[in-house]
Amino acid sequence: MIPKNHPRYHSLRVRESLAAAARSGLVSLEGLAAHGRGEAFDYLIGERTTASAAEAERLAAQLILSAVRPVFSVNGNCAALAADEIAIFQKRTGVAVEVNLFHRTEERMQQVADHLAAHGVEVLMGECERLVPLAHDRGLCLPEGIGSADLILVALEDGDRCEALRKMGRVVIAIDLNPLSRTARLATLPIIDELTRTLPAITEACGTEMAGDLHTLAASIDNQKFLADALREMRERLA
Ligand code: PTJ
Repeated sequence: MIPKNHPRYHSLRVRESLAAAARSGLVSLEGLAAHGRGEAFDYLIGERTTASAAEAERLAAQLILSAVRPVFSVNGNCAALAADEIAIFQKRTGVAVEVNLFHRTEERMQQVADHLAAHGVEVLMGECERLVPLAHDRGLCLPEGIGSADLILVALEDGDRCEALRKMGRVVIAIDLNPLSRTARLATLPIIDELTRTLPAITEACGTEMAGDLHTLAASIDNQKFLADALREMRERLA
């Protein structure tokens, strides 16, 4: 039992719920390590949305509104941390949601989809094919989902799929607290912010931002700027 007045109450509650999700199989054991890495980077950035991340979140809204087939690729950690936020985000943006797992079993795919559906998310389901050239199971996706998406939102994952998707000409938005990660470095637009802060911010920005031409907008984004901003914020806090 975590006392409500504990200074790290929120963080401990999140850990507790992720540990329970790992026990049920929704989150992989490796996902707990990934969460710990995220916590460390969130500490460094001050557990808040920086002005630079807020700018990236507004840009993300513009990109999503401009896309014809935007897809949010959701893994076990995302589902466990943010199923409610994903449902609201989907309702506001109309984005398709597809489950894509690194530690993939058919049982876990169904478990993550069921968890999302129980929180009101409409999940794309069907026969996956290896449409992204990767040796591991993240290459498996739906032809009518990630397979034909013009924009893919990825969160909390390693960089090889992001790289492969970029090589396929897709616009990739990555939510990742680690500005040094390959995913953040290779994405069209890195959002260096925590997942449950990011999704409501993009959802809100979708009410005010305007659509444009997806690829023109994507080409105008300076990925390096957002990485450098985040590293500067972290350095300043360390100093
Ligand atoms: O559910 P599965 O089987 O697909 O497994 C997914 C895991 C988590 C195992 C997989 O994607 C993974 O190994 O991820 P990585 O390579 O550890 O990358 C996760 C990244 O997300 C790290 O750079 C973390 O800093 C970052 N991160 C962790 N938690 C958060 C986060 N970024 C934003 N918000 C968070 N809550």
